[in-house]
Amino acid sequence: MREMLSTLMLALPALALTFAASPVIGANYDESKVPEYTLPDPLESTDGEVVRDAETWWNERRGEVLRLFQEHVYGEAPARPEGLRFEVLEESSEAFDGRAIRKQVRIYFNGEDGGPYMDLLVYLPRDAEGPVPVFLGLNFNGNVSVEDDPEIIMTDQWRSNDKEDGIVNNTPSEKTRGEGDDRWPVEQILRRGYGVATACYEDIDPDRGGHWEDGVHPLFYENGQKKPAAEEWGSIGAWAWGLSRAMDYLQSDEDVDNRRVAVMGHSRLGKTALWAGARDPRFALVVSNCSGCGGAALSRRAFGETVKRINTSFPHWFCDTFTKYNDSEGELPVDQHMLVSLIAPRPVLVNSAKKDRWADPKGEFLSAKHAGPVYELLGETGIERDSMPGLNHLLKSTAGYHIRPGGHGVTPADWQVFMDFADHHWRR
Ligand code: GTR
Repeated sequence: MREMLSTLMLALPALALTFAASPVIGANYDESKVPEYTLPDPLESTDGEVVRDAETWWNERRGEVLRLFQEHVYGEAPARPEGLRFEVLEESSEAFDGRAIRKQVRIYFNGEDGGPYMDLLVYLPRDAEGPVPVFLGLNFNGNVSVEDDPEIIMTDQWRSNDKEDGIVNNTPSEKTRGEGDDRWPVEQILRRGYGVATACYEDIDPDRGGHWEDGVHPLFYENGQKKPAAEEWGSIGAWAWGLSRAMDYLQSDEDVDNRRVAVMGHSRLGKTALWAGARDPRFALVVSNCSGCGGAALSRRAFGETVKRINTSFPHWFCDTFTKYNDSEGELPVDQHMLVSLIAPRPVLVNSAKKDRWADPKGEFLSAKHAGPVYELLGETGIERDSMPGLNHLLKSTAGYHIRPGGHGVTPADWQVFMDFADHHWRR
């Protein structure tokens, strides 16, 4: 259903552009109308100093870039709460007919049973000889949607409706079970020796505008505060923070190789994965899938979805300060290639789909490419070529890129590419 909606939303602005005299806000699909722009240099500090060595990057510039993203795009997020607590709700070594271990872990964000919590579903290959590398990612419709496994615990937390997938009155049903398994080819992943860990993004913060009383935000309000301040975290900030809390658990799990945890996300959750990877160096590899505006795509190209458009459709995703740039992307002190550069020297793969023009595949490619100088400064590889690669041709540089045919979505074939990339960098 969400897939259909996305496709519809992809089509709508294009139609509107064709038929309306004055175009709907923020949706250009014409390459010749991309404004002229100059990207800020990730290796030039705000005070004009050029970063020439790794030491200056680590000690000065990296922190500055991170703060700029906090201040202008995603908002500031709090540290790990002291009371954070994990409870293993269920564990079995009989998943997938005995080929996998399954764990379901409840993460209490402030330690209190009644407080907001997130359920993490973990599958690990049973025949592994030691701790295994894991792909961690948030899911849209809940853990039950990930796999047709009757043991996955049905949640009673609030969910966005998705009638086609059995979520009605903000409550999932048996129809939801396994509905999104094409996005999560767990068996294939296990077969290649990786584990999977996933939680529903709405356990961290329900995806609905105007509701700042739910999710994790209120845990950190000052007395009388009702919503995050302009420079404080929006929903993407909260979801990325939640990924770090999942990582807190994974670090404590001896069956997980916690030095090889990849964070992966699709679409709004691809934006989230990039921000999580930028903020939290424990993520050893990052995969952004069709993440688009506010993710891997360059804001200054204003192609497909624009800053104004995204801030209008989803005012709760970013910090309020981001709206300052609705009509002036060129004034942003950062662009999204700098988000990718914050992940250096860790491997990052930006994956696009040819027909997903709303997400601007070219802008996603350019972001990965222009993060390259930071990767090179730190002794890793960036993208050498200037033009986009052909379809299905994986660029395995440490800041890597791949584009496939088809539209917005994440497919089992995409996962094979993610694992090829991880195998390459982790020398498996
Ligand atoms: C779209 C939105 C995109 C992308 C997508 C999704 O409607 O415009 O930025 O995030 O939703 O997350 O499915």
